[in-house]
Amino acid sequence: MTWQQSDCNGEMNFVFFLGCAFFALVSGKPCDPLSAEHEELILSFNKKLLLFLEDQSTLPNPSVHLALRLSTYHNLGMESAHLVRLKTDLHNNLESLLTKHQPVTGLLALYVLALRASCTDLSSLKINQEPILVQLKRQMELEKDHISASHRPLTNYYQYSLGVLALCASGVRVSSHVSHKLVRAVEQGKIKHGESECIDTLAMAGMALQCHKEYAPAQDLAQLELALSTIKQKLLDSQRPDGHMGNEFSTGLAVQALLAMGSQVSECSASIEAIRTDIKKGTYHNPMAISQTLPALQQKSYLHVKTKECRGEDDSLVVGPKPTLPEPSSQEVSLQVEVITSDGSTTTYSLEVPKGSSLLDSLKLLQEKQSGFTFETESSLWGPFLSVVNKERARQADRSYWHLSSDGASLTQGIGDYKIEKAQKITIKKTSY
Ligand code: B12
Repeated sequence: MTWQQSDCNGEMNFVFFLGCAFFALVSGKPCDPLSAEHEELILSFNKKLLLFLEDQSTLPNPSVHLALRLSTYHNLGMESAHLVRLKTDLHNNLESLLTKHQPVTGLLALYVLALRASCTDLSSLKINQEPILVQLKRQMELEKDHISASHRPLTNYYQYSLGVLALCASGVRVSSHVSHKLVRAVEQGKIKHGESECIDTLAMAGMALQCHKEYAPAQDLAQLELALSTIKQKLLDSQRPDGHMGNEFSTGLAVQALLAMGSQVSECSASIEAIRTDIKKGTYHNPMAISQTLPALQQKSYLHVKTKECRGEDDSLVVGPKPTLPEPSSQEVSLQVEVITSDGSTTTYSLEVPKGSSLLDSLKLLQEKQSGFTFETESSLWGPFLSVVNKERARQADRSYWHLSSDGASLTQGIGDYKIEKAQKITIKKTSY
């Protein structure tokens, strides 16, 4: 279908119109420029994700794999090569994290979902000599016991939900004790990102509980239904006038969840439109953001993994051209970096950075200036996570992190993605949650 691969970005140019008319003629379906443009956006997202598969410098990303497998368009060769990397590199990484008793619930769950989406036989797959689903069940028990003892999971409710979802999508019934803890968290309003309600986590919990509903014993159903309708209402209430639910990076998950919970596509149309506008603006370049949004754009959710069959798949997808990196700007902007430690003491640093630099590069510049400012990062699926500032570490175990804001507004991106386009004050504040 050549008309889908044209370069048209919503403008009804003549070539596109001819293509559309031709399609209408051969397919017998009406020519719908809106849906043709929608397919273009989906393809552009798919191609971006394929480009990330080519990058061998980082660990293979199970979320990217999952999104590609749920897509209508495929490059089966590249997907199988990536699956091999998941089963070796990511697998080894998980084994080593488990040996060190590090909490891995979310990563393990995403790995299971990615494997399941590739129709891998999970019963034969072992991780540290144990079947992978048994390992995931054990992680969920640890998480559940941690909630009983400390009123919160070892990791967070987003990963807890991913765990429930991955087990359920693999045909494993999670214990009522495990699902009950998630239901309670929803009811008690414990689903937070820092201080505010976390739409991403509510969405993931919605998909997990919706999946679990099929297995739930009759006596749990009423409470489960109540939690699901609470989630649905909170997602709908989170919709901003511009259509986003939460922010740009949670809207895709929120749409996925609403569709999984039985909403009609028409109920999500404002949010899908907001996503389309974001894509055209170039908001999504982080592979995680793209991977969480692509299924929603195709009116699918992570729940589709459960029924995924890998037969008769399309194999037409090709890698797009590599994006050209913008030239470094010769123009400089003034940046202030304010660090507020846990005891409230504040230090402010000033520097000039090239306009358009990432916050990460700006912090490196500041560190190189021997200003006294130092920092360290940890790698994560979303990129570099700021973990140590001026030798003070913020960690999950202490329930603290370095919160980022610009001129008082909380950043919606991390240090790797946020760009300094104008003079501003970045505040890095040690925060408990
Ligand atoms: C839980 C969570 C947190 C927790 C993480 C600790 C915990 N309790 O486990 C806390 C509250 C600390 C947190 C902080 C931040 N978060 Co947060 N977080 C999430 C959430 C809900 C789940 C992440 C997760 O567990 N994933 C599952 C596991 C398997 O993946 P993982 O990559 O290994 O997980 C780790 C990283 O994701 C890391 N992490 C969490 N948030 C962020 C943000 C960035 C930019 C990076 C690089 C890493 C990172 O912590 C996870 C646990 O160790 C996601 C939602 C989502 N849609 O993904 C948002 C999300 C990733 N966070 C986001 C943001 C913006 C932030 C902050 C930058 C907010 C701020 N203004 O300070 C900070 C990070 C600052 C820093 N120091 O670098 C955005 C990222 C969007 C983007 N385009 O980059 C998301 C998508 C939420 C949203 N819709 O806005 N976050």
